[in-house]
Amino acid sequence: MEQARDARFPIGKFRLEGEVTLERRREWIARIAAAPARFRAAVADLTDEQLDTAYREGGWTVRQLIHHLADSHMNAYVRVKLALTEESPTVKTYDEALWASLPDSTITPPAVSLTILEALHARWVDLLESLDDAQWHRTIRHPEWGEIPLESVVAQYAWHGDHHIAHVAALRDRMRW
Ligand code: NI
Repeated sequence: MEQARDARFPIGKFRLEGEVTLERRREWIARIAAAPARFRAAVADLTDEQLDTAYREGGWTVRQLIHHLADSHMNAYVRVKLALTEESPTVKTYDEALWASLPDSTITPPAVSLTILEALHARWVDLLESLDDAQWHRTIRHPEWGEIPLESVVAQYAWHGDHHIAHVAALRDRMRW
């Protein structure tokens, strides 16, 4: 049980504590900027069979992880834009497990979502770098988690990219790929 939990959260669960400084915001943006290239490097040279290997027992395959990251970050990007243009908009959730089971997550080559991530994060980073203090404090309303400031959303997605990159790294380590 303990081991399974560790495999799911190789860099720990997301937590945002303490004061949010300018430096921390810059660090989150830098992590979001770096994530597509880091993910591309993490899956480099994997065969189709390796891509279709679950990162842990009962978990997603490497292929599904890549497509999940694109699905998740496309939703996140839309949430950021909604937060910047509407008053605390209620965001739409989605069933990420079912999304990951659809064919565009189970058969599409990873290169497709790596390209999406590279383009998407380029726009996302441009947008985030432009935010002033008031914009960082704008909020979305999440149906389950309530009202969340943009800075917390951004921190969470900086963590999210690293979280899934760590899944692939741990698998390659364990399998000696
Ligand atoms: Ni995820």
